[in-house]
Amino acid sequence: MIEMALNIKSLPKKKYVMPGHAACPGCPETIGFRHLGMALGDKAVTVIPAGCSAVIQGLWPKQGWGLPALNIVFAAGAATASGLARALERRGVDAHVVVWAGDGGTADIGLQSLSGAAERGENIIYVCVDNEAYMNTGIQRSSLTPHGAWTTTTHRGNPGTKKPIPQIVAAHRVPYVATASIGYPWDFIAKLRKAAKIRGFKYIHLHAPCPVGWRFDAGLTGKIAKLAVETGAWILYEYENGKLKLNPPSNRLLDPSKRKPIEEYIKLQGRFRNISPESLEVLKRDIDRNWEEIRTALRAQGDL
Ligand SMILES: Cc1ncc(C[n+]2csc(CCOP(=O)(O)OP(=O)(O)O)c2C)c(N)n1
Ligand code: SF4
Repeated sequence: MIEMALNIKSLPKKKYVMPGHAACPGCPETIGFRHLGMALGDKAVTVIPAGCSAVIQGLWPKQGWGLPALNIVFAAGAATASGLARALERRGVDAHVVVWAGDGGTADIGLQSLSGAAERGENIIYVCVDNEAYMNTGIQRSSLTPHGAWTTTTHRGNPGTKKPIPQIVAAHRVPYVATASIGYPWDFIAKLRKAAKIRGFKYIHLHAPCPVGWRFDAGLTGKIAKLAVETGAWILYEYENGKLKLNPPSNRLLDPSKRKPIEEYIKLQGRFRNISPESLEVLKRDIDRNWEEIRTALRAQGDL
């Protein structure tokens, strides 16, 4: 199991998220930041496009991030990281360049530079911190907002469904693509460390429930992140050189009867308070389709 490969003693003692930062209580992005620091330590150099993380990391006088960071325009995360990684390598600096971008900065406005860097095989790690909306500017819908969710631009519930970004990146035939969740720190840390050992373009899609935008109590961030996985709404997996593998606990959830009912996940979130029965069915169908695609891929590679 991926969790077993890590020892708590292997984590740095240094704290990479400082007290006094500008994030809301229960913020998933600061939790993810902590895990990034634990995984890569001082070798990480971050590139952070506009979004909540840029504010948490860099809003003077409340700087809260203990690693080098380059704040960059929305559309240029992966392009900037590409240049930075090449420059550091040319100078002989042993570093891991990590893009840390929101779902809006990744799936919408940053997609072009992400695709370009993936296609060129740039030696960077790209992390999409997916809180399923444009949170920093007031909870607007992104192409990673799930079906039926309220946002300030979808008052009657989002009519679309989540864009399959990990699969889109995997279609670039990059060496490593993985999903992760802030509710499963060992899995995320192990995936970051694995990505750091691979040369070329690596992509990790981090599910990050946001109490402000999803309308839940700030003390429930971890619980909701875990429920997303336990209900099958979020699936933990990795593609290594194109080969798909489900990670625990998702590897035990291929059978739908093993999953908790999706209602357990959505009933804790105000953004789904007014979801109609029809929209709930669409949401469930979308989740079923994700699992069906996983099953098809596993079958095609002879693993099912
Ligand atoms: C080109 C451009 N358009 C719009 C903005 C305004 N803006 C700043 S942060 C942000 C939201 C970012 O959302 P996301 O990438 O999902 O990250 P989050 O804030 O949710 O972490 C927007 C729209 C901008 N900075 N640049
Ligand atoms: S809006 Fe959400 S993601 Fe942004 S700082 Fe607040 S809790 Fe974190």
